[in-house]
Parts: sequence; C-alpha cells; structure tokens
Amino acid sequence: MKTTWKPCLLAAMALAMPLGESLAGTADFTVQYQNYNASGPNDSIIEAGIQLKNNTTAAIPLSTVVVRYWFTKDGATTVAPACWWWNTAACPGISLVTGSVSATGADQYVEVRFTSAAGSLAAGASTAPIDLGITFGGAAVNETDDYSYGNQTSLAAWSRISVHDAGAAPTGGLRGGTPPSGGTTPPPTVAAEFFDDFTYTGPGDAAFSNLWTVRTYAGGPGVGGAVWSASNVSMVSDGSNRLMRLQASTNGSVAGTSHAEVISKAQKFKFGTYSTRIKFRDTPLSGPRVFGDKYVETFFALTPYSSPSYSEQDYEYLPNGGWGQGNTPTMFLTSFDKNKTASPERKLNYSHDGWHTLVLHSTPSGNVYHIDGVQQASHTAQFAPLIHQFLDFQMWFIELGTTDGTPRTYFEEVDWVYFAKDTYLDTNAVNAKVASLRSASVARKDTVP
Ligand SMILES: [Ca+2]
Ligand SMILES: [Ca+2]
Ligand SMILES: [Ca+2]
Repeated sequence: MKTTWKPCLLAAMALAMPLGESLAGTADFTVQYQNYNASGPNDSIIEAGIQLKNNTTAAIPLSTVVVRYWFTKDGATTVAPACWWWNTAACPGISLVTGSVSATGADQYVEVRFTSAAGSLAAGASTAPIDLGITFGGAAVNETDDYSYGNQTSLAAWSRISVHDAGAAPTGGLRGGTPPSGGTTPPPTVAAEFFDDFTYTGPGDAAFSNLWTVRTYAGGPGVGGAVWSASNVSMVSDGSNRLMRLQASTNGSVAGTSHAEVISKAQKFKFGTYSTRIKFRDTPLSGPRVFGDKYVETFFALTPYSSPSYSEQDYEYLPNGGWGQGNTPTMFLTSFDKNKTASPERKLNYSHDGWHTLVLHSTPSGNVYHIDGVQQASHTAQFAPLIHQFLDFQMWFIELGTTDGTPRTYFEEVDWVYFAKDTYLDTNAVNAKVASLRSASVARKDTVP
C-alpha cells in the first residue's frame, strides 16, 4: 500500500458555494481512477486510486456527496475498507462504510464519505487521489468480475465508480459516473445440464437408481478389507428439503469398518461446471471422534481408473487430518492426469465443518476449484479431462484408530449436485440455476447427451 505524502488540494479550495446553485446534475463530477493493484486481480485486496473532479462552475461541499465503488465479494465473509492516504495516512475528513446491493457485477459497495472538515471542491478543481483499499480477511477474491474494476495503471476517467448525493439510495441521487444496474445477473443459458436435489424416499427409490449406483463391491481406496455398504447411504429430511447422507463406520478393526460411495450411472461429464452443496462434518453421527481415524469426505469426478485416458478432479476433506497433516482438518484439491500424476499439492489446513458450495470448472485449459465462491486452486491443461467422467461422492478411511474399540460413524450430507455442459458458471450463477429449477418444482433434470 502507498505511504507517499500527497499535497492536499482542499486547502486551496473555496469554502462556500453560492446560495441557490443547483447541485442536481448527474454529470457534476468525473471520477478519475487508477488501479494500484492491477497486477493482482485474484488476491485478497482491492486498491483503487480515486480522484474527484468538479465539473460545475460552483464550489461543492464534499460532505454533500459520496463515492461508491462496486464489487462482488465472491463469498468472502469479511469486507474491510480502508483509506491509506490522502494528504496523510489517516485520510482526515474521510470515512468509509460498506453496503449490500443486488446488481450486475456487484453484491457490495464501499462508500467514501466526507466530513465537513474536507471542505468544498472548487469549480473545475480535483481532489488529491484517495487510496481506497478493500481487504477480505485474507480470502482471495476475483476482481475482474467487479463492476468498478479496471486495470489502468495511471489516472484516467472511469464511469464505473459513481458519485451520489450523500444519503441517497445505493444507485440513486446520481452526481457522476454510472452505477451498476439493479437486479441479479441472469445466469447464462445452459445448453445441457444435470441436476439432482436428492428428493427421494430412500436409495431404493427407482428414480434414484436410474441415475446413481450405490457401491457394494470390494476394493480400494482406503482400508484394505473394509466393505462398501449400501446401508451407509440414506436420504434424510432437512425441513422440507431432502439430503443424501453418506456415512462410514468403524470400531477400529478392519472387520468392523465400512465405507460408502455413490457414483453416477452415466459417464458423460467432461468440460463444464461441476457443483454441489455439501455439508462436511467434523464430528461423528454417533460414537466418539477418534483422531486416529483418518477419513475422507469427498465430491469428485473421474473416469475408470484403468482408462488410458484417465482423469480425476477431487475435493477431499479430511476432518481428522491425515496424509501428513497430523490431526489438522484439511481440504485437499487435487487433479490427476492420464498417467495418474497428481497436480501440485493444494491444501487448506482448516476446518470445513458445515455447508459449502463447491464449484469446479473443468475446461480444455485446466481445472479451477472454487469453495463458496472463492477460487482455491487452479490446475493446468495437463490435468484437463480427456474423455467423459462420472460424478462421485465417497466416505472412506485412510487409516483407523485401532486402539479404540468403540463403534463410531462419520458422515457427510449432500443437498444437490448440478452440472452445466461446456458452460462455466460462477457460484452465484449456479445458485441461481438451482433456485430456478426448484422454483419450477424440478427435483431432478438430465439433458446432458
Ligand atoms: Ca487485488
Ligand atoms: Ca468479485
Ligand atoms: Ca436437496
């Protein structure tokens, strides 16, 4: 961030405006903007240089207007605005607030307000640049989908940062620039899609077995000799919604260990958006949490392991750690190429207990993994699918806490799964698609050829 001292122009500005002057013009101000962080559109900070120019023939008190910078927070839970300098590091005369909005390219805005101490901006004058920073608690965000984002590295007129009468509604009281248009962006048209809300009476429901296979054959992955049990898959209620539950049980012995897997009947998913809303669980459904039990809660896509055109893209959550992570809950995001070579390791060493929306873009140029709207991993074209794949959910043990003989059962739950063929939907668009299907009472849909 910048610490350079900038001369304050306000001191030279007129302190009063003529009585009776109309201030209602929508082009009273021009915003000059430069992106101080143009090299980092996918990191955890926005840094915008903003300068206001008064286009009118009268001085205007800055406290009568506000400036709004519009963006999507991409699922980040923290939005912290800061002003790093104007004429000093503390930005005297400026305060910052955030607001929510539903508009094209924006679910948030940061508003720059001026106190009376900021004075007035003389006719034709410009303020010193305001260094507006927005941070996201360390979460990476995508700036390029933000309404106000631009990548110019020197000050230039920019209409997508807007000026409004102080106190006006988010897009109201326009004094300069163009605010985003209201309403949620309509999701892109999808030519072919697969959706399942898991609205079934149980895994014996014929509509379920038309689309999914519950595994019962023996074999890997996981603890050798463990069974894959159909009774480890069930449908449960969550209010009026239905969820698919997968569970895995052990008593610390191989003979007492069972896994679960649900795999799509169809192997027809290649490029496009793979998504699911899934509830990872750190604590057992029953019995004690034994940290010696290293187990995996997953959503993934893959081909048959024996295929010469093998591919796999994994979200693998290890609530009790494992794979070298001790007992630390860890999410691994991994792609495999045709030679079973793994992508460079990408792991998130923190709990993912609770609901999450996973959105994977598998494209000819590689795989991009998102969790709750935040991009968390990107793997190169080496790992792109070569042929059609299955959709898959699994619960399995890597190793067992063999010293504890108490039976325990771990679980994950799936609200829905959605695939859009050859179309790359962001998390908001996926959620909009699911909401649209639900509002049309579509419990499941499959138009993927
Ligand atoms: Ca940035
Ligand atoms: Ca964004
Ligand atoms: Ca559901």
